[in-house]
Amino acid sequence: MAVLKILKYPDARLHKVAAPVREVDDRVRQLVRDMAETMYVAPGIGLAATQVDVHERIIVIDISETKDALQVFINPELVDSAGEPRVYEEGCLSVPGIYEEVERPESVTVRALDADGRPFTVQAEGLLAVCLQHEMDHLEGRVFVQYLSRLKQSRIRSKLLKAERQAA
Ligand code: QAP
Ligand code: CO
Repeated sequence: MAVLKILKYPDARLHKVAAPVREVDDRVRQLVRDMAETMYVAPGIGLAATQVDVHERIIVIDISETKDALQVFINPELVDSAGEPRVYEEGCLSVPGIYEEVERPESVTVRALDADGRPFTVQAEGLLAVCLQHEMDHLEGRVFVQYLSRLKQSRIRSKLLKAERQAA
């Protein structure tokens, strides 16, 4: 296993659109394991392949308290979204230290392949619904800060660029 490097906003590579996985093989399973380890070490509750500079449609999520309930979504497709828009304070491993409110539909139905390449469908609400929508956005090259005002986006950009300079 390996801990992968996480791209930080504003990195242009975060805006690439990910390509579908053609076959769920050992290479993909190894990548899933590395993504899971990267997420657990961070620690985070969700990670999209885009964030580790792999532009393939793969997401790992673990919203459990005990961090022992990994959920893998390969080639996820939004089948349906429903309910009132809900506001949730989101963060992102690619946007460290920034938490902002984002509005999204309260429930989603997503179809995907699991790590064995088997199709499944989930109907998610609450935190899982937020997380799935946030991570599926990454696969489209969208980062949650893009839902904020231009002023907030520009402040976040400056803050993270400054933090990066100081870390170097
Ligand atoms: C996406 O986010 C998410 O700023 C996953 O300094 C977030 O795992 C979905 C993290 C909220 C739904 C609700 C963020 C860790 C982790 C930070 C994460 C940080 C350290 C974010
Ligand atoms: Co994110």
